[in-house]
Amino acid sequence: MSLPNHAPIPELYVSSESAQKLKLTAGQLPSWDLTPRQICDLELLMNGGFSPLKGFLGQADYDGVVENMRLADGTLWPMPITLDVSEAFAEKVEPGQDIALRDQEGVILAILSISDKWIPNKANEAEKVFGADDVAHPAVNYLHNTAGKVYLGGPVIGIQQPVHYDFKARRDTPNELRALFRKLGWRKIVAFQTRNPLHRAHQELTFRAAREAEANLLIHPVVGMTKPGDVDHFTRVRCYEAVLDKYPAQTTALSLLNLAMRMAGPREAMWHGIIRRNHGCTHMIVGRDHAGPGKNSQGKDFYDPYAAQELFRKHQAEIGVEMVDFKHMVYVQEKAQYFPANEIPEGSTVLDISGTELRRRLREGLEIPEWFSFPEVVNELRKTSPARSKQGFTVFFTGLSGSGKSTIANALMVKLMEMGGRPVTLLDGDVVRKHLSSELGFSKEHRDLNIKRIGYVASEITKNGGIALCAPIAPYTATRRAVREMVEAFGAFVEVHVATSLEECERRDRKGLYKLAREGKIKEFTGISDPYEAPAKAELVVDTENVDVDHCAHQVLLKLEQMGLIRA
Ligand code: PPS
Repeated sequence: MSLPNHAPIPELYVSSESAQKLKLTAGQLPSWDLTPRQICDLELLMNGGFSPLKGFLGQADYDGVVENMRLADGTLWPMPITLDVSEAFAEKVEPGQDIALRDQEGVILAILSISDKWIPNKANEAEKVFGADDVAHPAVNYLHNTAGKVYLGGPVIGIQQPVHYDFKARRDTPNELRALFRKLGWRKIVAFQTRNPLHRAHQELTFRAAREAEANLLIHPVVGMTKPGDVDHFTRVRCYEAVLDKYPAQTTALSLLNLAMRMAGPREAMWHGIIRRNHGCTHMIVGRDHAGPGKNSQGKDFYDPYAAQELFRKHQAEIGVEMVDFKHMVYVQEKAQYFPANEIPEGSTVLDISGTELRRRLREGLEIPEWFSFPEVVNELRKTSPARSKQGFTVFFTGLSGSGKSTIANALMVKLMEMGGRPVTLLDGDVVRKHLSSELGFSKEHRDLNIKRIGYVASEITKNGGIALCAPIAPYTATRRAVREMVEAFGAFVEVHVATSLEECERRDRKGLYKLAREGKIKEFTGISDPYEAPAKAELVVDTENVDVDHCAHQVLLKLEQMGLIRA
């Protein structure tokens, strides 16, 4: 393995003088408003974190990366870094043209000189890069349901870094970290990639890994985009700062990485390695199921738990950092200390708490022992994850028109208000269409917008500790999932499928709409001339045929109680 190279790495920024001038001319160019994921990618392109990439991949590089993890010139690069745009925007621009890339406030960050414009085969990208065209994989879901249809590629000229207002002092570019290592005289550096809070076992394993490699340690957590449902990065960074104090002085540094993870397991591990090399590290800890996305739609793991380590080992020389095995550490009660799982003294009592058990204890406000975590970390986690019965949540009713969603939601609202404790807001389909979405119709695009607006409001209510009851038709699975992800960042999302059959809804025809739809007088009517995709994994399915409303609302209450969201 080569010695650390702390020499500066090439960045894509122009000098500040040229940046000022470019900014003026860029104002006249067609401009693309970057998505949060694209902002993360652009930052690492511009600051050299993705070196040797010089911009968003063109088609030949993209094909090479997708098919065999190599750029067109043969360089190892496992992850497609592409600029996806809408068809409407793509129609307005052509290869040979420059466009301005802006952040979400409209600030120009870079100029892209378009070299390629193409429509990717997303199913193929999903199969080859993520291992399966299965939307249970968060990045495949993103690819099909969030990313634009067209890709633009070409070199990027960096004008300015994306602005961060949070934890400024903890963010370092690759060159800043290289300079820091140079200054500290650190020659070997083990990077620890993480998207989770650290507990005692992590502190032990990272320190042990660094000691065994006779190296210093860089805790390098991802604060860009991680897996939906992860602990938010504000909480995590406060936890990391607390854990940093537990390492012997001068051994360990903490720096935040604004990466948008893809959860691509083996390919992602290699990508993480290259990024760490660029940040001046010589080693990286790769664990069991590194950057794993969880279960596929058949309930099986997407990747073999050791596939990431195998692929990394195979390409280690080209990646340019050495892999350090992640040792699973467990607590041995008699010795009151941590041991690697394969070095436990015979006959001893081993204690361990799984991630699921930890989440349960936090959710239910139960004790988290000191041998497991540091009190400061537990305090931080408790602040952002109060017991579920104190958090906000969303109940999302979905079902055909006339299925009884609003009636049950109204009954539930009254029952929750009777119990008191948290404010309750009802976002009924008809009410929302009057106040929030009055300009929208019933095309797929408009329905999606309508549901995402409801999701946004519900997620804000949930974040602020209230209860949101939503009752739209919400006929499309992907859109319901997007809302779930928005809400679950702040609290529980309880999907209730009001599964009244089409025949029964039509028989009731309380608003006379089914008759009009059958006569063709209302177009795109759900169940008649527009699809309803029934939820496959709703938290609760209620049947309203031959059951009174009060009973249905009560079933929902029982579910909420079972989930720990309310106390009877
Ligand atoms: S969606 O698909 O979730 O955006 O629909 P939603 O906002 O819940 O609005 C559904 C109510 O609008 C009336 N309506 C229609 N429904 C379905 N398809 C078509 N084309 C349509 N046109 C009008 C209908 O009264 C729905 O109310 P509910 O309460 O569901 O019966």
